[in-house]
Amino acid sequence: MSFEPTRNDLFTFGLWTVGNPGRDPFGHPVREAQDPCRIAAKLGEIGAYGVNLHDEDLVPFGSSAVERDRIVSDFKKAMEDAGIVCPMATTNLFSQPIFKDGAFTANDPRVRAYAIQKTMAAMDLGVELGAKTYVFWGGREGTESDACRDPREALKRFRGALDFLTGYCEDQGYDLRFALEAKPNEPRGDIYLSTTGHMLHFISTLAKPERVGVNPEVAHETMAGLSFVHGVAQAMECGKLFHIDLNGQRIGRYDQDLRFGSEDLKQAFLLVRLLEGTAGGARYEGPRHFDAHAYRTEDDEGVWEFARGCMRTYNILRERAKAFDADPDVQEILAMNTDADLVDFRAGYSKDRGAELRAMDFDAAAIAIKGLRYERLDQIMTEHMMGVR
Ligand code: GCO
Ligand code: MN
Ligand code: MN
Repeated sequence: MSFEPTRNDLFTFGLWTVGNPGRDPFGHPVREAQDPCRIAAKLGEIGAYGVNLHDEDLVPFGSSAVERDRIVSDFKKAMEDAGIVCPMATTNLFSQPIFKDGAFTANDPRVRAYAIQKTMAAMDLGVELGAKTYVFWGGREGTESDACRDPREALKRFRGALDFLTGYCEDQGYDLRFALEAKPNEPRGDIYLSTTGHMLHFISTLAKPERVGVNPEVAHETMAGLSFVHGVAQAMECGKLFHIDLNGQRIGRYDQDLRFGSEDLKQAFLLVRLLEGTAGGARYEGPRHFDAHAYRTEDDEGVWEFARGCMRTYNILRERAKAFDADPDVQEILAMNTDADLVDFRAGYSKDRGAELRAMDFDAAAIAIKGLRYERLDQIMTEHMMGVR
């Protein structure tokens, strides 16, 4: 079986991921900055489908309009030559000093206005490059000292910015969907709207909720000690999984952004199983974006090794998930534990259904005595993951 990636796998990387020079809070870069056009060529070579970017990853902050246009046209040509596309774009609202107190939620109204203006320009750039998804990651939208603002005011400002920007999209006729990315902390002490669940509710309070979904990230949900698979499943179930950031992370650490599948292989397996729908549910059809970067120990060769590893692990897990779900022993255990409702609860309450339920007789002890064989199920899953079944 070949696990070589093809364009159909929809694997994408950010300019900031494979282009990460290995800078960290304690140390200087260990790799040269790469030209975006070279990154596009390399991604095409290794079988990726696309490249994503922040405005500043491509057009350096402070570039003139002429420089911008030249950079954009060179990059478009590079993508075309490489046979890749740019499905997602986003705004850098965290690197410049002006964003030290946040962007859309900052206390200074000039900062808020500047952040929205910068996002409008970055959306124009994304659309020019062909992006269909626009990500919002509010890295600086948070606090160290919550005495500085009422968090309710921060939410109102965030909502105002998003409503303004969906309005801008509509006015421009942009075919662009927004994907909100949650993170509990880092770089701020606490970031507003810290999990995918928080985001899902927030979306329901927006002026144009139909245009807005989520971009959950493995590392971010794991940092919060939560089940990533449950968060993604909730987003899928309500039609809001617009994008996904795949990587590896251990609980209780800073945002590690490790190679996909390099930590918690079991969650990675269950995630791929969910996204690919091998257990029978609907499949996720969007790009599989790796928001990860190579270890600081790596040189250029190590970076591309890392990128190949993300895609190869995903494809192996997809095959493993298919084999697991096709396994008759698995199907038998799932079948013996899965029956239709005794009363049609999903049809809602009716007097008849209420009476039907009230009339039922349950032998709680007899029901509870049955063993469910989940130990066996999990062992079979482990063996599929280890490649011995
Ligand atoms: C992080 C985030 C970012 C965002 C990116 C796109 O923790 O640094 O995951 O990588 O995904 O800024 O919005
Ligand atoms: Mn991250
Ligand atoms: Mn991310």
